Amino acid sequence: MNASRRSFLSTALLGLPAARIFAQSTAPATLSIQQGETGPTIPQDFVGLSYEVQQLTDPTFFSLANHGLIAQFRALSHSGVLRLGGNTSEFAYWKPTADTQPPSAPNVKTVVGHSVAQFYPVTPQAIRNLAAFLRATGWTCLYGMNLGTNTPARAAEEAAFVAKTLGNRLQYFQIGNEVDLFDKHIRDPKTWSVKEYLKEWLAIARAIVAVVPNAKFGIPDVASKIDWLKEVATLWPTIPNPPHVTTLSHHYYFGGPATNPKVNIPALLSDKSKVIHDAKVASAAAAKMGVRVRMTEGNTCYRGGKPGVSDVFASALWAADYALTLASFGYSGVNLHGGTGKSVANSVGGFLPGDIMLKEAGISGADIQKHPHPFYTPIATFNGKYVAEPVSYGLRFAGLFSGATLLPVDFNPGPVNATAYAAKLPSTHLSFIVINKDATQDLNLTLNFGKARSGVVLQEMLSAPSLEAREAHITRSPKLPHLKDGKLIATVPYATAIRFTLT
Ligand code: BDP
Repeated sequence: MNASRRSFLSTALLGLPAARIFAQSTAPATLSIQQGETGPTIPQDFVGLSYEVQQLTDPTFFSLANHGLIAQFRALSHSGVLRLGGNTSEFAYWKPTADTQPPSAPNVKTVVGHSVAQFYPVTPQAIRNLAAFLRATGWTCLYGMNLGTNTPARAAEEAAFVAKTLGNRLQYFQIGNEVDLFDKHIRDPKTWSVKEYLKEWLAIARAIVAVVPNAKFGIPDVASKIDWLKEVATLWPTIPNPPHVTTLSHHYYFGGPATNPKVNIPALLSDKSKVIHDAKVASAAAAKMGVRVRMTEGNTCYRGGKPGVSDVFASALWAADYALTLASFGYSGVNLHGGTGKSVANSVGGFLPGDIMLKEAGISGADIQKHPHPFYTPIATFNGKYVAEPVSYGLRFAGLFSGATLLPVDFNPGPVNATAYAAKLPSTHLSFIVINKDATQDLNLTLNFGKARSGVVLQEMLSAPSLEAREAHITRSPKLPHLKDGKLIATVPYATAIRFTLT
């Protein structure tokens, strides 16, 4: 008996629905638009990346001279959002002159998974180069500042320079990264709370507003305690003359660290429970406050990602589905975290658990270097060249809906693990994205564009040889025949995503 037959039998014994067992014989799936309803419009700058502030310690990284990185940013989006933050932002300091001293941080605990207490100087040159980099890419910036070891005076001086230098490339300031975890390493766990955070945040934000009167902010940038957003929204009306907050923000990692067996491809591609729970809470809190909501830092697996999960094609399908799920809750954008191996290692205690995992599996130095570092990074560096990783293709694919207005769908994939989204594009064309996350089953689909519609359908496909492949491609297929009665019959092969656009 082969393994799949054996698992079919054990599923049957568990009493799971027969549909799963006889998947191949199910009726074709159907996809159509719900009449009379419109969902959110996805902003043009929905797609984003997140980098450690540590990257600024090398002013040539985000600079006009870094052609390879500029090209990768532009390929991902012509109007994306670069978010700077991460654990290293709590140890970054403004260094306007050569003799500026780093802050002191007597109460910082060294905790696995957090930044070691090493300080990262940010110089005027790094900010000038960042401005040129942003102009060359067409991107804007969410600029993360230190809350953990900063002073209002130092923050104000930095913010004034950043605001003046980045100009309209600056969307807002974020002060503090993953403040819901400050009690673990940088604040007294007995007293740390949302109220305490807001008090500290206000001291810095007001100092910034005093020198940058039109400054905008995103808060609270939590790691995972989504209820902080609720509490911030409740407390907000009690703040007299509040600074101009435009965005509520949070992070999301599917799981972690690399050594956690629960971080695996089947789980990554099926379990969206926290994503949906967080999106509901976050979008409700943002609506209450009258601001936008954004997922400003996230990826598949925290502490630098997991080889074989974060750096393979499964992560592309995950990213596409994850980004479009958040879009359907009205999110203003998604920033996937990455950068250089060193910056992320610095942010999580000096090493990446994924490297230890590979060594323990008997994989040697040169073979370890075939993986991107960090493992989840959307843009990796190999021998000095920047390479777009599978996860970035997923985000780019979701970005095909930038500027589009989502339309709720009726979708019944039957036993296939697939999701679907529909949108009216800025060009007014009707478009569907279908993501077949199933490892084995094709999705035989009848797409209903609506009776009165005719035209040809353009197909763009996100694919790779398998979920485990270290590659991803976005290709355009030849146009499909005309619709019959507004309908099109198409197959979305397992482990692929297709966008169908009626032109
Ligand atoms: C977040 C941190 C970031 C880390 C990332 C990770 O903000 O600095 O690089 O997780 O653990 O908690 O990979």
